[in-house]
Amino acid sequence: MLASCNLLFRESMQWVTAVGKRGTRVRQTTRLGPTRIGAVATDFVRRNVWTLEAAGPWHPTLLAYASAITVMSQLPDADPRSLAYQAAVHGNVVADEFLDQCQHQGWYFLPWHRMYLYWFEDIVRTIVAGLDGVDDQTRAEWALPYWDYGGAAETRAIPPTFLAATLPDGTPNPLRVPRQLDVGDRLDGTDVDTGAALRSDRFAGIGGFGGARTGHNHFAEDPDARAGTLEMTPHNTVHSTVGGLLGQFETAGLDPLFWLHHANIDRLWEVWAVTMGHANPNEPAWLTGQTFRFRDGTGAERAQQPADVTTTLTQLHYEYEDISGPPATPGEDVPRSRRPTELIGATDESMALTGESASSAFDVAPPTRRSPGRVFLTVDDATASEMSAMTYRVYLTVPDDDPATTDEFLVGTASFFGADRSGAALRLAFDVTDVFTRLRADERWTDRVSVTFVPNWIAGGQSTGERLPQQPGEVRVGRVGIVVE
Ligand SMILES: [Cu+2]
Repeated sequence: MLASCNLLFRESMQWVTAVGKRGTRVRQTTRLGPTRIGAVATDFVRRNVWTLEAAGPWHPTLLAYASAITVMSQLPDADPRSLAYQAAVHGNVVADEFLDQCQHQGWYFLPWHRMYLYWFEDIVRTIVAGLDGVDDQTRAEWALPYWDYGGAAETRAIPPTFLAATLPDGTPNPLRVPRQLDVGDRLDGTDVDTGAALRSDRFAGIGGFGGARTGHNHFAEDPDARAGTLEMTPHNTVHSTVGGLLGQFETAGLDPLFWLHHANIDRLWEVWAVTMGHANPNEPAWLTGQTFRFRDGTGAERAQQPADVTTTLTQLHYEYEDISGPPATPGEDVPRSRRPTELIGATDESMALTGESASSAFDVAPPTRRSPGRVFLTVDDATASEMSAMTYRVYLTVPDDDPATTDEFLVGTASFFGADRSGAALRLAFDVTDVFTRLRADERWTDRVSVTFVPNWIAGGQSTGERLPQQPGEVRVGRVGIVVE
């Protein structure tokens, strides 16, 4: 099977002259052997796609990416370098040690996706190096761009290169695939709000940046499975609202934009850890407890553990164009609280979300602890009969508040990405300590609270106005509750 793509790779790939990111020739390096990590021993810079777009249509990096995607789309599905195979690594009907392995709703979400991207990038770079008509610099320096949707409102649109109907030569553009978000549309601002994630001061556990402590957890096998704050927003929310192929586990990797979305998630992890000085887990269970397997650009097997990808990015020979973020906050080596959480109230019936506003009120007991720590709104065991390409603003207040949907009571945005998988049980947690504290200070926190879900609009450009997503799906939320620690 691999022989079929040998034609793509030039013999001259035995040696690659690497050009450093500052434009100086740094060294000649041998092509990666089976045990080397990375194609060449220099730093690759993952650029903001908007920097590339600003340089004019079809930046060489994006044109090379499109050509590589065409090559990958034409390889047989069983070839590890095919786009179909790479997408099946994330989600597939048949699981083996390479396929259907994506880690969600737990603390392996970030390291697993870092590895997944890394080996995908290695495959693309290897293919780009063998393409005709690619300039030497692009060949030597190709790195996956990232889609930073956190800048001005325009950055929340699909980058133009991924919307263009054709390539410069007039052939169909492989970067344009079916999506709910189309020309003139933008993600809602709350879909890309990184505030809650970057405010998380610990990695693991409820309300943590990186997700709950779990074992190997594809989605919900682990009883403690729960998404971390970065996985919730902007990761899940962008998957849902972009919709189309990106809206489901099994097809997400087929959208070439998937890889740029995940590069941005990976970058935000670097912002949180390096720029803001937060600590990744130091627990052996996380560092070395699980080994994940991938295929590299030669089709060879690779195995990595979180410890291999989390010391610094330098060891992986890539860096991001920009990892500036909010001012640094002191890192915390141990979770702030290891106290078991206490559920003080919850809905006793499931709740349906079908594209309209929905509300539910339920009783809460006073916390038994004299000084409750943080307070969370939990959304548990959500399932869906079909893909839900809609996100909801979530509000927490007391039942007599009218309207209950002012920004004062907004606690976050919920996406139900993955809830349509069989056996799904999507679990989210929103830190509502601020709202809780405010209501208590006003002596309005009583024995009953109200939670309201309001559909998010797709923000349109001048031409299209605003509209609701077309595919709300039928989501059933098993339980909504209030948890204190
Ligand atoms: Cu994803």
